[in-house]
Amino acid sequence: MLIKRPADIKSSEITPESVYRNRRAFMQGLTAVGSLAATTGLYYLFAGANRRPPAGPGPQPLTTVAPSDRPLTTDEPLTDYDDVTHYNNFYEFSTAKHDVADEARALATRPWTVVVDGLVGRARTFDVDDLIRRFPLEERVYRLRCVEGWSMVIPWVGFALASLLKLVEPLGAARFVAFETLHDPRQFPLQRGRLLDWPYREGLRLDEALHPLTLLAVGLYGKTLPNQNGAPLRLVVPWKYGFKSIKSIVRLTLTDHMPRTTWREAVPREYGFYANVNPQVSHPRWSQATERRIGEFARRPTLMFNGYADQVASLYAGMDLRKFY
Ligand SMILES: Nc1nc2c(c(=O)[nH]1)N[C@H]1C(S)=C(S)[C@@H](COP(=O)(O)O)O[C@H]1N2
Ligand SMILES: [Mo]
Repeated sequence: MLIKRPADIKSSEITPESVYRNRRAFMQGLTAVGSLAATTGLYYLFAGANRRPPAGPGPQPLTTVAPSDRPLTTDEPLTDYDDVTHYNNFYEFSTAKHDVADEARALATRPWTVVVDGLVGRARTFDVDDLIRRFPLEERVYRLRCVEGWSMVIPWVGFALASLLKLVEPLGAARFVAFETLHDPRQFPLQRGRLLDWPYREGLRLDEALHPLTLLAVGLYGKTLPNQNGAPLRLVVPWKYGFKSIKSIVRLTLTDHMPRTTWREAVPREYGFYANVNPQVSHPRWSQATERRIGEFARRPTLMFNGYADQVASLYAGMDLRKFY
Protein backbone atom coordinates (compact mmCIF):
# COMPACT_ATOMS: atom_id res chain seq x y z
CA MET A 1 0.00 0.00 0.00
CA LEU A 2 1.23 3.45 -0.89
CA ILE A 3 1.17 5.84 2.04
CA LYS A 4 1.75 9.54 1.52
CA ARG A 5 3.68 11.12 4.34
CA PRO A 6 2.23 14.49 5.26
CA ALA A 7 4.65 17.40 5.23
CA ASP A 8 4.89 20.14 7.81
CA ILE A 9 3.64 23.37 6.36
CA LYS A 10 1.81 25.94 8.46
CA SER A 11 -1.80 26.30 7.34
CA SER A 12 -1.33 30.04 6.97
CA GLU A 13 1.37 29.36 4.38
CA ILE A 14 -0.86 27.13 2.28
CA THR A 15 -3.84 29.09 1.06
CA PRO A 16 -5.26 32.31 2.36
CA GLU A 17 -8.75 32.01 3.79
CA SER A 18 -10.10 34.45 1.16
CA VAL A 19 -9.09 32.15 -1.69
CA TYR A 20 -11.13 29.37 -0.07
CA ARG A 21 -14.08 31.62 0.52
CA ASN A 22 -14.14 32.56 -3.16
CA ARG A 23 -13.71 29.00 -4.28
CA ARG A 24 -16.52 27.92 -2.03
CA ALA A 25 -18.89 30.54 -3.41
CA PHE A 26 -17.99 29.38 -6.93
CA MET A 27 -18.50 25.71 -6.11
CA GLN A 28 -21.79 26.37 -4.41
CA GLY A 29 -23.00 28.28 -7.45
CA LEU A 30 -22.15 25.31 -9.66
CA THR A 31 -23.45 22.54 -7.45
CA ALA A 32 -26.59 24.24 -6.24
CA VAL A 33 -29.05 21.72 -7.68
CA GLY A 34 -31.89 20.00 -5.91
CA SER A 35 -30.57 19.41 -2.40
CA LEU A 36 -30.81 21.00 0.99
CA ALA A 37 -27.11 21.82 0.79
CA ALA A 38 -27.74 23.48 -2.54
CA THR A 39 -30.50 25.66 -1.11
CA THR A 40 -28.16 26.75 1.65
CA GLY A 41 -25.41 27.31 -0.89
CA LEU A 42 -27.55 29.54 -3.09
CA TYR A 43 -28.70 31.49 -0.09
CA TYR A 44 -25.09 32.06 0.96
CA LEU A 45 -24.03 32.93 -2.56
CA PHE A 46 -26.68 35.59 -3.06
CA ALA A 47 -26.93 36.88 0.50
CA GLY A 48 -23.18 36.89 1.01
CA ALA A 49 -24.07 35.11 4.22
CA ASN A 50 -20.87 33.10 4.40
CA ARG A 51 -19.06 36.31 5.19
CA ARG A 52 -21.35 37.16 8.09
CA PRO A 53 -19.54 37.65 11.38
CA PRO A 54 -20.51 35.26 14.16
CA ALA A 55 -23.04 36.64 16.66
CA GLY A 56 -21.75 37.62 20.08
CA PRO A 57 -18.09 37.98 20.88
CA GLY A 58 -17.25 34.94 18.70
CA PRO A 59 -14.08 32.88 18.65
CA GLN A 60 -11.05 34.57 20.23
CA PRO A 61 -7.49 34.48 18.85
CA LEU A 62 -5.11 31.90 20.36
CA THR A 63 -1.32 32.03 20.39
CA THR A 64 0.27 28.92 18.93
CA VAL A 65 3.74 27.44 18.66
CA ALA A 66 5.08 25.32 15.79
CA PRO A 67 4.15 21.63 16.04
CA SER A 68 6.70 19.69 18.06
CA ASP A 69 7.10 17.09 15.32
CA ARG A 70 7.02 17.68 11.55
CA PRO A 71 4.92 14.67 10.49
CA LEU A 72 2.14 15.80 12.83
CA THR A 73 0.59 18.16 10.31
CA THR A 74 -0.45 17.87 6.67
CA ASP A 75 0.11 20.25 3.74
CA GLU A 76 -3.21 19.53 2.02
CA PRO A 77 -5.47 22.51 1.25
CA LEU A 78 -7.66 23.50 4.16
CA THR A 79 -11.41 23.05 4.10
CA ASP A 80 -13.18 26.40 4.00
CA TYR A 81 -13.82 27.89 7.46
CA ASP A 82 -17.51 28.21 6.68
CA ASP A 83 -17.78 24.52 5.87
CA VAL A 84 -15.81 23.51 8.97
CA THR A 85 -18.20 25.58 11.08
CA HIS A 86 -21.51 24.99 9.24
CA TYR A 87 -21.39 21.32 8.23
CA ASN A 88 -21.34 19.69 11.64
CA ASN A 89 -22.33 16.52 13.43
CA PHE A 90 -23.32 17.38 17.01
CA TYR A 91 -26.45 15.37 17.79
CA GLU A 92 -27.04 17.08 21.14
CA PHE A 93 -28.12 20.10 19.08
CA SER A 94 -29.52 18.80 15.81
CA THR A 95 -29.27 15.96 13.33
CA ALA A 96 -29.25 18.53 10.49
CA LYS A 97 -25.64 19.48 9.84
CA HIS A 98 -26.41 23.00 8.65
CA ASP A 99 -28.52 23.79 11.73
CA VAL A 100 -25.94 22.91 14.37
CA ALA A 101 -24.13 26.25 14.32
CA ASP A 102 -27.32 28.21 15.04
CA GLU A 103 -28.56 25.75 17.66
CA ALA A 104 -25.17 25.84 19.44
CA ARG A 105 -24.92 29.61 19.58
CA ALA A 106 -26.04 29.89 23.22
CA LEU A 107 -23.97 27.04 24.69
CA ALA A 108 -22.31 28.38 27.86
CA THR A 109 -18.68 27.31 27.63
CA ARG A 110 -17.45 29.30 30.66
CA PRO A 111 -16.90 28.52 33.42
CA TRP A 112 -16.05 24.95 32.34
CA THR A 113 -14.32 22.27 34.33
CA VAL A 114 -12.81 19.00 33.19
CA VAL A 115 -12.49 16.11 35.64
CA VAL A 116 -9.70 13.58 35.09
CA ASP A 117 -10.12 10.60 37.43
CA GLY A 118 -10.23 6.82 37.68
CA LEU A 119 -7.05 4.74 37.77
CA VAL A 120 -4.68 7.66 38.34
CA GLY A 121 -2.32 8.67 41.11
CA ARG A 122 -3.66 12.24 41.25
CA ALA A 123 -7.29 12.69 40.19
CA ARG A 124 -7.81 16.35 39.37
CA THR A 125 -10.38 18.88 38.25
CA PHE A 126 -9.14 21.51 35.82
CA ASP A 127 -10.63 24.79 34.73
CA VAL A 128 -10.50 24.81 30.93
CA ASP A 129 -8.70 28.17 30.87
CA ASP A 130 -6.05 26.71 33.16
CA LEU A 131 -5.54 23.91 30.60
CA ILE A 132 -5.34 26.42 27.75
CA ARG A 133 -2.68 28.42 29.62
CA ARG A 134 -0.80 25.40 30.93
CA PHE A 135 0.27 23.79 27.65
CA PRO A 136 1.93 25.36 24.61
CA LEU A 137 -0.80 25.30 21.95
CA GLU A 138 0.16 23.77 18.60
CA GLU A 139 -1.52 24.19 15.25
CA ARG A 140 -2.11 20.72 13.81
CA VAL A 141 -3.58 20.37 10.33
CA TYR A 142 -5.37 17.01 10.24
CA ARG A 143 -7.66 15.20 7.86
CA LEU A 144 -11.05 14.39 9.46
CA ARG A 145 -12.89 11.43 7.90
CA CYS A 146 -16.49 10.90 8.97
CA VAL A 147 -17.87 7.36 8.87
CA GLU A 148 -20.63 8.76 6.61
CA GLY A 149 -18.12 9.13 3.76
CA TRP A 150 -17.09 12.79 3.74
CA SER A 151 -13.86 14.41 4.88
CA MET A 152 -12.28 17.77 5.66
CA VAL A 153 -8.82 19.19 6.36
CA ILE A 154 -8.92 21.23 9.56
CA PRO A 155 -6.23 23.40 11.20
CA TRP A 156 -6.85 22.52 14.84
CA VAL A 157 -5.26 24.31 17.77
CA GLY A 158 -4.59 22.23 20.86
CA PHE A 159 -2.23 20.11 22.88
CA ALA A 160 -1.41 16.42 23.02
CA LEU A 161 -3.81 14.46 25.23
CA ALA A 162 -0.65 12.76 26.56
CA SER A 163 0.42 16.04 28.21
CA LEU A 164 -2.78 16.14 30.25
CA LEU A 165 -2.68 12.45 31.13
CA LYS A 166 0.89 12.79 32.44
CA LEU A 167 -0.32 15.35 34.99
CA VAL A 168 -2.64 12.82 36.65
CA GLU A 169 -0.08 10.00 36.77
CA PRO A 170 -1.89 6.98 35.24
CA LEU A 171 -1.60 3.81 37.35
CA GLY A 172 -0.17 0.60 35.93
CA ALA A 173 -3.63 -1.00 35.84
CA ALA A 174 -5.04 1.72 33.55
CA ARG A 175 -5.64 0.41 30.02
CA PHE A 176 -8.34 2.66 28.57
CA VAL A 177 -9.58 6.26 28.78
CA ALA A 178 -13.31 7.00 28.83
CA PHE A 179 -14.55 10.43 27.72
CA GLU A 180 -17.89 12.15 28.38
CA THR A 181 -19.60 15.18 26.86
CA LEU A 182 -21.48 17.60 29.14
CA HIS A 183 -24.93 16.28 30.11
CA ASP A 184 -27.24 19.29 30.33
CA PRO A 185 -30.67 18.93 28.68
CA ARG A 186 -31.37 22.61 29.37
CA GLN A 187 -28.57 23.52 26.97
CA PHE A 188 -28.66 20.56 24.58
CA PRO A 189 -32.22 20.32 23.21
CA LEU A 190 -31.86 16.75 21.87
CA GLN A 191 -30.66 15.49 25.26
CA ARG A 192 -34.31 15.93 26.33
CA GLY A 193 -35.14 12.99 24.07
CA ARG A 194 -33.78 9.49 23.57
CA LEU A 195 -32.06 9.79 20.22
CA LEU A 196 -28.88 8.51 21.91
CA ASP A 197 -28.14 7.36 25.46
CA TRP A 198 -26.77 10.65 26.81
CA PRO A 199 -24.26 11.89 27.61
CA TYR A 200 -22.27 11.12 24.45
CA ARG A 201 -19.42 8.79 25.45
CA GLU A 202 -16.24 7.77 23.70
CA GLY A 203 -13.10 5.86 24.58
CA LEU A 204 -9.56 5.04 23.55
CA ARG A 205 -7.07 2.40 24.54
CA LEU A 206 -4.43 4.06 26.73
CA ASP A 207 -1.69 3.65 24.10
CA GLU A 208 -3.95 5.34 21.52
CA ALA A 209 -4.66 8.13 24.00
CA LEU A 210 -0.94 8.63 24.59
CA HIS A 211 -0.07 8.66 20.87
CA PRO A 212 1.44 12.02 19.82
CA LEU A 213 -1.21 12.50 17.08
CA THR A 214 -4.04 12.38 19.63
CA LEU A 215 -5.05 15.95 20.30
CA LEU A 216 -7.24 17.83 22.72
CA ALA A 217 -8.37 20.72 20.55
CA VAL A 218 -9.31 24.08 22.03
CA GLY A 219 -9.42 25.97 18.74
CA LEU A 220 -9.37 25.91 14.95
CA TYR A 221 -8.21 28.37 12.30
CA GLY A 222 -6.12 30.13 14.98
CA LYS A 223 -9.10 30.95 17.23
CA THR A 224 -11.00 29.33 20.10
CA LEU A 225 -13.36 26.53 19.05
CA PRO A 226 -16.75 27.61 17.75
CA ASN A 227 -19.47 26.01 19.91
CA GLN A 228 -20.63 23.81 17.03
CA ASN A 229 -17.17 22.24 16.78
CA GLY A 230 -17.17 21.13 20.42
CA ALA A 231 -16.18 24.13 22.52
CA PRO A 232 -14.44 24.55 24.75
CA LEU A 233 -12.50 21.28 24.50
CA ARG A 234 -12.85 18.28 22.16
CA LEU A 235 -10.89 15.22 21.22
CA VAL A 236 -9.32 14.79 17.77
CA VAL A 237 -8.09 11.33 16.74
CA PRO A 238 -7.27 11.76 13.05
CA TRP A 239 -6.80 8.10 12.07
CA LYS A 240 -10.24 7.10 13.36
CA TYR A 241 -13.71 7.87 12.06
CA GLY A 242 -14.96 11.27 13.22
CA PHE A 243 -17.43 9.96 15.78
CA LYS A 244 -14.49 9.05 18.05
CA SER A 245 -13.59 12.77 18.25
CA ILE A 246 -15.97 13.60 21.10
CA LYS A 247 -16.99 17.22 21.66
CA SER A 248 -17.46 19.49 24.68
CA ILE A 249 -15.72 17.13 27.11
CA VAL A 250 -16.26 17.38 30.88
CA ARG A 251 -14.76 14.11 32.10
CA LEU A 252 -11.93 11.70 31.31
CA THR A 253 -11.76 8.48 33.35
CA LEU A 254 -8.91 5.98 33.21
CA THR A 255 -10.16 2.41 33.48
CA ASP A 256 -8.96 -1.19 33.29
CA HIS A 257 -11.77 -2.22 30.90
CA MET A 258 -13.04 -1.13 27.49
CA PRO A 259 -15.46 1.72 28.22
CA ARG A 260 -19.02 2.14 26.94
CA THR A 261 -19.14 4.21 23.78
CA THR A 262 -22.26 5.87 22.38
CA TRP A 263 -22.36 4.73 18.77
CA ARG A 264 -21.23 1.20 19.52
CA GLU A 265 -24.05 0.84 22.04
CA ALA A 266 -26.61 2.50 19.78
CA VAL A 267 -25.88 0.42 16.65
CA PRO A 268 -23.41 -2.36 17.56
CA ARG A 269 -23.44 -3.98 14.16
CA GLU A 270 -22.46 -0.76 12.41
CA TYR A 271 -19.97 0.96 14.73
CA GLY A 272 -17.06 -0.57 16.61
CA PHE A 273 -14.86 0.60 19.46
CA TYR A 274 -11.70 0.94 17.38
CA ALA A 275 -13.32 2.60 14.36
CA ASN A 276 -10.00 2.99 12.55
CA VAL A 277 -10.44 4.43 9.07
CA ASN A 278 -10.14 1.46 6.70
CA PRO A 279 -11.09 1.63 3.00
CA GLN A 280 -11.19 -2.17 2.82
CA VAL A 281 -13.84 -2.69 5.48
CA SER A 282 -17.28 -1.55 4.36
CA HIS A 283 -19.87 -0.10 6.65
CA PRO A 284 -22.83 -2.56 6.53
CA ARG A 285 -24.76 -0.02 4.44
CA TRP A 286 -22.06 1.57 2.26
CA SER A 287 -18.49 1.20 1.03
CA GLN A 288 -15.71 3.06 2.81
CA ALA A 289 -13.36 2.84 -0.21
CA THR A 290 -13.85 6.49 -1.22
CA GLU A 291 -14.85 9.78 0.36
CA ARG A 292 -16.10 13.23 -0.62
CA ARG A 293 -13.68 15.92 0.49
CA ILE A 294 -15.97 18.84 1.32
CA GLY A 295 -15.36 21.50 -1.36
CA GLU A 296 -14.32 19.04 -4.09
CA PHE A 297 -16.33 17.51 -6.95
CA ALA A 298 -15.00 14.00 -7.43
CA ARG A 299 -14.76 11.40 -4.70
CA ARG A 300 -11.23 10.45 -3.71
CA PRO A 301 -9.86 7.17 -2.39
CA THR A 302 -9.92 6.77 1.37
CA LEU A 303 -6.49 6.02 2.83
CA MET A 304 -5.73 3.31 5.37
CA PHE A 305 -5.81 4.87 8.85
CA ASN A 306 -6.88 8.07 7.05
CA GLY A 307 -3.31 8.48 5.77
CA TYR A 308 -1.67 8.09 9.19
CA ALA A 309 -0.63 4.44 8.79
CA ASP A 310 3.08 5.23 9.10
CA GLN A 311 2.47 6.68 12.54
CA VAL A 312 -0.20 4.38 13.97
CA ALA A 313 -0.28 1.00 12.21
CA SER A 314 2.11 -0.46 14.79
CA LEU A 315 -0.52 0.11 17.52
CA TYR A 316 -2.59 -2.63 15.90
CA ALA A 317 0.08 -5.22 15.15
CA GLY A 318 -1.47 -8.67 15.46
CA MET A 319 -5.05 -7.40 15.24
CA ASP A 320 -7.14 -8.49 12.25
CA LEU A 321 -8.03 -5.14 10.70
CA ARG A 322 -10.55 -6.73 8.33
CA LYS A 323 -12.56 -7.92 11.30
CA PHE A 324 -15.31 -5.62 12.48
CA TYR A 325 -14.36 -4.21 15.86
N1 LIG B 1 -20.66 15.09 21.80
C1 LIG B 1 -20.62 14.80 20.49
N2 LIG B 1 -19.43 14.66 19.90
C2 LIG B 1 -19.35 14.37 18.57
C3 LIG B 1 -20.52 14.16 17.81
C4 LIG B 1 -21.78 14.32 18.47
O1 LIG B 1 -22.87 14.17 17.87
N3 LIG B 1 -21.78 14.65 19.80
N4 LIG B 1 -20.43 13.83 16.47
C5 LIG B 1 -19.19 13.19 16.04
C6 LIG B 1 -19.07 13.03 14.59
S1 LIG B 1 -20.01 11.82 13.87
C7 LIG B 1 -18.18 13.74 13.84
S2 LIG B 1 -17.94 13.41 12.19
C8 LIG B 1 -17.42 14.87 14.44
C9 LIG B 1 -17.71 16.13 13.65
O2 LIG B 1 -16.90 17.19 14.11
P1 LIG B 1 -17.03 18.63 13.43
O3 LIG B 1 -18.48 19.02 13.42
O4 LIG B 1 -16.19 19.54 14.26
O5 LIG B 1 -16.48 18.48 12.02
O6 LIG B 1 -17.75 15.10 15.80
C10 LIG B 1 -17.95 13.93 16.57
N5 LIG B 1 -18.12 14.28 17.97
MO1 LIG C 1 -19.04 11.41 11.84
